[in-house]
Amino acid sequence: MPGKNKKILVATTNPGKIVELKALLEADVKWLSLADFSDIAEVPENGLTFTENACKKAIGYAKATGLWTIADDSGLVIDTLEGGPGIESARFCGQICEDRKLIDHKNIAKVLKLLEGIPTEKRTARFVCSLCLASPEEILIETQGTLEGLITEKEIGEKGFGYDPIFFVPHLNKTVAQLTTEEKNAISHRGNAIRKLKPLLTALI
Ligand code: ITT
Repeated sequence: MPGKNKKILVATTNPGKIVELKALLEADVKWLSLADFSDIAEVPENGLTFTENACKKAIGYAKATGLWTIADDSGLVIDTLEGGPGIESARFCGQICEDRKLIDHKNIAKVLKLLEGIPTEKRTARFVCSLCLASPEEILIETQGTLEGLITEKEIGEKGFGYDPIFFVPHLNKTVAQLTTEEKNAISHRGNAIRKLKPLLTALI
């Protein structure tokens, strides 16, 4: 059984996710990221659901490092695109490169093009986040969180990452890219998934 000061690996390459996860988890552990392991093989995200992918990543990196590992798989689910881009959210534009801002912009452009002419009431969508904590032997915790909203017709706001500038939250009358980190964490899919995971993690460590 782990004691205090346990090391936990946050298995993501997305800096936006790392900031949000560390800010919200606040557990008495030492956090490591994939940047702390130079030659670790990438675990493929070839599952069919967010949960399957989060669990594959968590158990894969836990086995590779010997550490308890938290992985996130998340994305944007748009009703009029029959759930797309879904698990393809990170590479919806068909490209992948180091420049995340550029890819985010291309992904957003593709969504806006596909939704051209679709009226506001049919632009319903949700962000979904699945989290998984695994040891090298087994899956320990799985949680999921969502955030409901509408896809805008253009980019609004500069904060956050990914699809935040086109995701409008009606009760706040703002896109997620107009929210501070604290405001986003309070309502977001990742925030909601982390809030479910936190007491379960605390009970384990
Ligand atoms: P890792 O696999 O290394 O964690 P990734 O960015 O490739 O990083 P995913 O496969 O989970 O992660 O893809 C999630 C994509 O969904 C992400 O790149 C964004 O485009 C989008 N996304 C997820 N959470 C988001 C958020 O909070 N705000 C905006 N877009 C988000």
